[in-house]
Amino acid sequence: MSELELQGWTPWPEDFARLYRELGYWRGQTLADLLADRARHQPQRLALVCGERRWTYRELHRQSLQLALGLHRLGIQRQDRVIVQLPNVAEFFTVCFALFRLGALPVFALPAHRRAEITHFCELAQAKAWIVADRDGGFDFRELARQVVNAAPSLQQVVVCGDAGEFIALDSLLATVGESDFSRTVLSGTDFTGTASSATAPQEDTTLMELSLAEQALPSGPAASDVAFLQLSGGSTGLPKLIPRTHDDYLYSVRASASICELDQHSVYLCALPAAHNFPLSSPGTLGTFYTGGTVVLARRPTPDDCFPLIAKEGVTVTALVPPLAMVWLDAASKRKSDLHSLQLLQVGGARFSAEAARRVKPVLGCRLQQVFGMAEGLVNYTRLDDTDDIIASTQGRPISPADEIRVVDDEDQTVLPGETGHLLTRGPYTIRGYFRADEHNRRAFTADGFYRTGDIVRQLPGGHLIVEGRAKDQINRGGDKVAAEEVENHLLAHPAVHDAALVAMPDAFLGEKTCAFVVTRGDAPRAIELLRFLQGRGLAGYKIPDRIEFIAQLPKTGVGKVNKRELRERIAHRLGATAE
Ligand code: AMP
Ligand code: DBH
Repeated sequence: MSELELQGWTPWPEDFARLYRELGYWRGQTLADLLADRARHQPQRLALVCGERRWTYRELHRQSLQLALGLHRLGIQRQDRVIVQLPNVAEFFTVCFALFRLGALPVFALPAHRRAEITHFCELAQAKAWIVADRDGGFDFRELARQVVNAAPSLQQVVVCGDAGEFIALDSLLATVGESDFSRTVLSGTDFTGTASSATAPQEDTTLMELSLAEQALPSGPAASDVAFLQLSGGSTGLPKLIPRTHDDYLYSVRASASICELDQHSVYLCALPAAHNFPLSSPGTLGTFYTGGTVVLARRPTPDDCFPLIAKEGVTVTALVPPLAMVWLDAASKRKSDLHSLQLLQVGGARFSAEAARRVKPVLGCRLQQVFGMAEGLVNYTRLDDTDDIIASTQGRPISPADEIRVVDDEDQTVLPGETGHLLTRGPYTIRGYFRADEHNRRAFTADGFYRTGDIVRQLPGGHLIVEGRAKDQINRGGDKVAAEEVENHLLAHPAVHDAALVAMPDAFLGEKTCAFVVTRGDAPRAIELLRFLQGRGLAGYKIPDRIEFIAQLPKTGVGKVNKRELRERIAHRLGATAE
């Protein structure tokens, strides 16, 4: 095995890989090629809008190459892991494409992640660098960085987008090529050149020469069969897992998704959800938009206040939301006059969207709805644009690919009768065969023949559409944010006065589910607020902090002695129902 080969991931078996190539799913293209192709074929088209800043495809490509060079000079090499934790800013994309070009692997952290998550990702991925914003949403990430560098020995560099303080400024890495050949002004300008006619010929020559010099100065890139990045799993175990996705497999899902959603170069995609999340990244999301040569518009917040004006101003045609946000948008649009006429398609996914809400989308927002049921591990289902209104409102879609294998099984892994409810297992050309460096967990999360156990309970209609009926995994889906119960329980158990703890879902009108922690204490019982502060102090992301704490004398057990979470869920649902009445 060569030194540059990544250890700790499970490739597809050779016969499957051969088949996926023969069928044309895996085409030997990398995610860096995607942008380079667009820059070649439609250099002057608008690729990206972030506030007042705009990038053509060529400009985006040029800055990504400059950054690749800067990161290379900083010592980032092929297969190195780099935590990328950025809000919805243009730099997210220049950073990702730069890393893709180098063959270094972004590890996609979310802006909500804090010390506990980041140090865990650093350790698990042995990350060499962390690229982070200075501040976001009132939080200072440089403060966090000061804590993390001490706790993560692998971390050699912290690169900050914005005011870097004692760390490395991202802007300083926009490397110049050929030293004195080009002036710094030309190289660092981010001005939008607009249409072909407004770009003067000498500038064009300079840019082309610069691109080729940058290419020459860079080492060779990755193979398409290499792992391109590590995506996050919502998880159901004590520690979050990382998902290795290859250029080949991811690009297939992006291409096929763009085709299903009928994206083209006139599409304008509003990225309202966190850009690093798998849904807005690939289903078809920002990458699907870049692939078809459309325009990506970044929203800093997913609220109607931020997004509605952007939709009107930029002529947004498609966007993706989680169900609670879709509800907020529906309410806002029905209450105030908003110009949303350009919007053609609203995708909703990440958690179950109710059929009633689904039926309001067309009359209220004036666009079509697409339900999306996906997972960062792979499989993505879409309702199709030409499905009946009934199918679109009442199902979570059908798989992208004819090669997606779907099995619905009972508790003994036996296939249930068609149309019956069971556990969803899946295998296919863009579904992973194992988590990154998680051998023991992989034995449980995958069948011996490589099917991923999604943990979702589904029913399949004769036309292939899936209806998500429930969940078998020990996870709470907080309006699209996934919380692994065991992870939070372990943090609670670290408190000296906590004897036992169980985290369960409780119903919530807005988020669908919220988290309730049942806690058994010993000695001097702490107050709920103290426990919440304790969890915050352990550096846990905000969405994982329990929404409610219930003290209990002991946790109810099942016949085999496991914690009876069903009873706890019923207990809290009953209590909430009683107070709501
Ligand atoms: P993750 O594995 O963290 O990427 O989260 C994926 C999980 O989110 C799926 O396995 C489902 O449990 C849930 N999910 C995603 N989309 C939907 C949807 N449209 N309806 C219901 N659950 C969903
Ligand atoms: O919830 C998800 O992880 C998800 C939802 C919709 C996803 O990964 C996707 C589409 O690609």
